[in-house]
This record gives sequence, structure tokens and C-alpha cells, in this order.
Amino acid sequence: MALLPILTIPDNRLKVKAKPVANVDGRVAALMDDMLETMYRAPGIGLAAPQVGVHERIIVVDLSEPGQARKAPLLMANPRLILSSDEQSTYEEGCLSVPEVYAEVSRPAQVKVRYVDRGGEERELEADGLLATCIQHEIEHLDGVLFIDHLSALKRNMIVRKLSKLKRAG
Ligand code: GNR
Ligand code: NI
Repeated sequence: MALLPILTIPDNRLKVKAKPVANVDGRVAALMDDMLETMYRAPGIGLAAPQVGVHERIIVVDLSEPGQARKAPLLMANPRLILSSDEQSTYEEGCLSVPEVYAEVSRPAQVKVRYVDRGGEERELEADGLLATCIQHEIEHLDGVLFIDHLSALKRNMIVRKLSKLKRAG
């Protein structure tokens, strides 16, 4: 297992659309394990492959509290939403690629996601609450979209400028 460096904005690699995984083989399973370890260490509740510079449609999610036993991480290849509720819910979101920025985002409250698991099996999951929000946040990373893209251009530009400055300052 290995920890992977997490890219932060501004970085054009976060804007690239990721490619579908053809086969969930040993290489992909190992990448999922490394992503999970990286996410736990960060710590975060989700991580998408583009955040570690890999442009493949892979996400990992685990909503357990940091420090608690992590029982059921979700490891997904090619996740796609097959249902999204009309009902919306709003959460204060953060992102490991947008450090120390938090903002409210509204998204469908309930979703159904179809994906291929670590063993190569096709599965479906119904999610609501923070899990639904997190899965949508991760799937958007696969399309090069960040949660700040849901904010006004004014707010987004302020955030990008601030983080650019911090990055230049090292
Ligand atoms: O750790 C994370 N917390 C979080 C909180 C609310 C909504 C989404 C998230 S995902 C984020 C980790 C991350 O950047 N995943 O891409
Ligand atoms: Ni994120």
C-alpha cells in the first residue's frame, strides 16, 4: 500500500475528464487500496482518482468517523447515477483538492448509483444524506468538476485566487 500525493487547485489535471475502467484487475484493485489509505490519512470521506493524478473513473468513499473502525469502505469503478431525486438537500462541502474551503452546495437528496466493485462485480446502491452528497461530489471529480463550480463566479474566483497565492507562497 502507498500514500499518493493529492493535487490541489489550481491544477489543470483536476479538470480532465476521466476515462472508464475497462477491467477491474489487480492494478485497479491496488490503486483503490492506495486511494483508500490516502483518503483515511488525509483525512477525508471520499477521494476520486483524478485527485491523485489518475484519469480513470474510480472513487472511494467511507463515511465513518476518523479514528473509528472503518468497516465498509465503498470502492467503485465506473460509478454512474441511474436515479436522482427531485428533492434536493444542502450540505456544507469541503474538498481535499480545495483545502480549508467550505461552502453549502445543493444536490439531489437521494440517488441510485451503478458501479463495478473491487471484485469486478456490477452493483447498485441507493444512497441518501451525506453519502448521496459525497458520491455525487466524487463522480463530479471524474468529469473535472469541483464543488466550487457550483458557487457563483465571484465566490469561486475569490477562492481560486486565495489558494493560488497560498500555493505560490509555499
Ligand atoms: O472529505 C470530504 N468531505 C466532504 C464533505 C462534504 C461533502 C463532500 C465531501 S468529499 C471530501 C473529500 C474529497 O475532496 N473528495 O473528493
Ligand atoms: Ni473533492
